[in-house]
Amino acid sequence: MTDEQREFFRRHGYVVLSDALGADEVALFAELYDRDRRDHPAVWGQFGQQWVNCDALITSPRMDEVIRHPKVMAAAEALMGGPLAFGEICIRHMDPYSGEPQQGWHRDKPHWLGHALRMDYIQLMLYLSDVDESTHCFSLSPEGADEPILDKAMQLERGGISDLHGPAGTVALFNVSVLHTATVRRTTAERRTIQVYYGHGDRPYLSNCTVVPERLWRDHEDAAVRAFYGKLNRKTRRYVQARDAGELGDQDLVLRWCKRYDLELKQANNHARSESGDDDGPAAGGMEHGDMGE
Ligand SMILES: O=C(O)CCC(=O)C(=O)O
Repeated sequence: MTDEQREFFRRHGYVVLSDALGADEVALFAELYDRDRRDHPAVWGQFGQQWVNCDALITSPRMDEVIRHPKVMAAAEALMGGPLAFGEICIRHMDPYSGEPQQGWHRDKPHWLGHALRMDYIQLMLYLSDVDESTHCFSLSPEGADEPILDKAMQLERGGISDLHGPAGTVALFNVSVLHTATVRRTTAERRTIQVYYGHGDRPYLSNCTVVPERLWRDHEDAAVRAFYGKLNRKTRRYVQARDAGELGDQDLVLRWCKRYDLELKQANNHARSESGDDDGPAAGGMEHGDMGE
């Protein structure tokens, strides 16, 4: 991470890491993504105009290589200012679209004012398709770390909108507290992305979206990897309970369990977040990411 990149992030709340990935890595990650969609369609759920799979560490174990990509991790760690904790992976697909353009501006989490960049969680946005004015894209309203925090309308007026366009392999990092949206356009192109959220090693976990398998948080030979993945969210703890209870015999059962959790338990939990004695609390008063606004 160069001084210029760090300064850009401080002034805008995001940065594009040019050439972070080699062509071979982009090809590998695209292949993992395509195989995941082909082999595990049942795990992908619809979320507005997107299809998402947040259990990609189970369906495609090599997604760990995206999450812990050395250049991405180094940049995210430099911006966060200390050791990272894995938060969530969400691989997303957007189909060609002929309806009305859409945006849903939101902040995933409140700013953390105790941090130099007032950042509690940082997100990696990795494009695996070419993205330009004629396709869906990620958009953000730039916000400097020393500017007043404004409501949605005022922020859009002050900061305007930056649309992230770039070829497959484009990597951006942004503060999830900065106002952002998927921009849904009329397009004949699909958009493929891998999105990864990182938190601070000593702060609450982000969300209950991704199960972290035991091979990473318990059995990995590297203590630093175990620590990185070791902030177990409620979904992972439930998964471990189900495993201990003998409910997760084979991969098929595992996938069905994940799907059922997302469809039933998470919805229920969202309405009654505090389960007594069970939770050290997700960040921001128990909200899932992405529910801070519209
Ligand atoms: O998929 C996108 O472009 C936007 C993602 C988003 O809004 C989010 O991660 O909260």
